[in-house]
Amino acid sequence: MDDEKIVANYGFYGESLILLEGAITEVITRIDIIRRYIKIKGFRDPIEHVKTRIKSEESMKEKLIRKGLAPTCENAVTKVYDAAGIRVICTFVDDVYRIVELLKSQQDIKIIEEKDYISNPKPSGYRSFHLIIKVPIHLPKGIRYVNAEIQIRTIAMDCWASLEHEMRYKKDVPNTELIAGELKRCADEIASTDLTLQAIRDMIDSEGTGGHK
Ligand code: 0O2
Repeated sequence: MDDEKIVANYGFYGESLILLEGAITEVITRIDIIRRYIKIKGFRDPIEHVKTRIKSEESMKEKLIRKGLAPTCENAVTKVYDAAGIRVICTFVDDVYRIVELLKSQQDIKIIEEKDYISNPKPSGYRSFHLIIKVPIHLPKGIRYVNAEIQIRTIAMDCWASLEHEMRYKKDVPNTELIAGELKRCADEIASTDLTLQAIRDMIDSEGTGGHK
């Protein structure tokens, strides 16, 4: 995160910013170790890249108010789960589920909720797998479990979600219904392409190389 964003977020989150940054660092480290382990075994890296963010003050306050909660730092850190967000972008659909299982198998991470928007897409067409977690952070006074949200999806799903997110927050866009319909159509085409790419990957893997090399 750049210095400007840290200063802006400090205003709202105060010292809790350390917890949120700690949660993000903790998850990134675990993902990094998973990737290194897979690669050192000679297998293909299932992850394209990882993005992180701390939810902006404006967006967090809007969410808390929408949920009928006072827009305070305390509520942001304890009552909702996405103040600290990690997005894992995978190459293929199977990679998404593989990463989900590897994260779930980490015994000290508490899984609060799993949302499989790949098997059950949102009406908008949004597809992604969300893991809502509590991750342990070691502080001088002991361990504190910090809320975080991990979104895991393919490159294609991520591309779609970024574009749709941008449109959603753009003001005065004409033909919103038409655009929403077209985006939904794109989402379905992307889902179908993702499945075809996965099938091609499986065919290549089964032709003698013995796996994901
Ligand atoms: P940002 O900027 O990514 O933080 P809520 O968070 O209350 O709206 P809920 O039920 O708590 O909803 O969580 P949900 O819907 O499972 O996941 C919320 C997050 O998932 C959103 O966070 C988006 O990142 C993503 N998401 C969910 N639905 C859509 C969608 O239709 N389109 C896109 N592009 N993203 C979606 P934020 O806070 O909206 O945004």
